[in-house]
Amino acid sequence: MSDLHARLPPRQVLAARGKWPLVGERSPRGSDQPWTVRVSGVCRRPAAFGLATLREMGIIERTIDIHCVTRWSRLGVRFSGIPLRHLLERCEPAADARFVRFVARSERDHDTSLPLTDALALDALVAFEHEGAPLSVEHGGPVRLVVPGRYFYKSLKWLECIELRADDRLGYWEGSAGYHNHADPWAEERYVLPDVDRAAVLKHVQARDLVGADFLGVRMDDMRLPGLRAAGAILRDAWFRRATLTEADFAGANLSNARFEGADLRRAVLRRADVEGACFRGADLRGADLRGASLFGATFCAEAGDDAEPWPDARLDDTTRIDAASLTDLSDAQRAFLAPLASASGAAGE
Ligand SMILES: Nc1nc2c(c(=O)[nH]1)N[C@H]1C(S)=C(S)[C@@H](COP(=O)(O)O)O[C@H]1N2
Ligand SMILES: [Mo]
Repeated sequence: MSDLHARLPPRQVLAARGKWPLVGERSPRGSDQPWTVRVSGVCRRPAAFGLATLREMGIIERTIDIHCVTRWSRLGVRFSGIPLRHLLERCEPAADARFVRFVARSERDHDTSLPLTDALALDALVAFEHEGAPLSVEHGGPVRLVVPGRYFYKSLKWLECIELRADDRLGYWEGSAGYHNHADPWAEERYVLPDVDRAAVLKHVQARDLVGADFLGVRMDDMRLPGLRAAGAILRDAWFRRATLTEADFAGANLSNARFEGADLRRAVLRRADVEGACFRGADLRGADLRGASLFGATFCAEAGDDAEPWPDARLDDTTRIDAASLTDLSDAQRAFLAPLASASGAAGE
């Protein structure tokens, strides 16, 4: 166990055994064309490779730890595929190739990028198999990238194009959601420094109305916001530590990675909210409604090895409403903490 915890980067929690959460796009773009992986850009031999040709470059198996930015981790996952290095060597990157961009065969041409030196040093894998079986389509099959040592958003699903570039180009999550471009989980590089319009935030806060807001990383520690209206608001990485949020309405809001340590959330509505990676330690959740909320990576009590954080366990009782079904998304420690409660409210029915 202690060995496992030494392998968990800061503020990550182990996904429940056997659970592999689905994140982002669910399927590739439909196409009749056979799958090829194309390498283009600043290289001497641009080329397109069919899947069989790729496999002939030599399949290897590697055991990799996965760390999602929404705080769940899976340790020791077996993938097989070919080293990205071998594929790139075939194409002879030019001297000015400093970045490598990956593009998916997906509806939004999902993309991400890495410095070329990182892609090589981290030993990124072009993977076909997971735990000995072909990758399922929703997890990126037939071929995805797996980048050890970076948050999992650098591991592109449905890899179709690899572009060698002299300059970088921010990927989909990095450009549109503020995800950190370097993405080192050991340095907790989850988001870039929040770039929020303080005047706009202040206006919303004074009116206690965040409906329609889309703010990354707002800091609302210690604020008094009883009855806050925030249904549907996008508040990823918001900090509400010790804030007063009694009867706040966060129905359907995106609160992924939000920090509610010590917050007063009595009778707050978090129905169908995305609270993946959110921390509720020390929060008062009596009378709060979390039914239908997405809870991957969320924490309510300490995880083993978490001693650095001084917060007590969240306060919940039989007036806290939470679906028994969503508990399966939690780590073992969190599930054990919440289970007695969920069965009680489950019995009370919808
Ligand atoms: N094409 C594509 N690749 C993607 C994403 C996406 O939305 N589209 N999401 C990324 C994110 S944020 C994560 S955490 C992982 C999730 O992979 P999984 O669904 O297999 O767990 O894929 C990454 N690669
Ligand atoms: Mo992610």
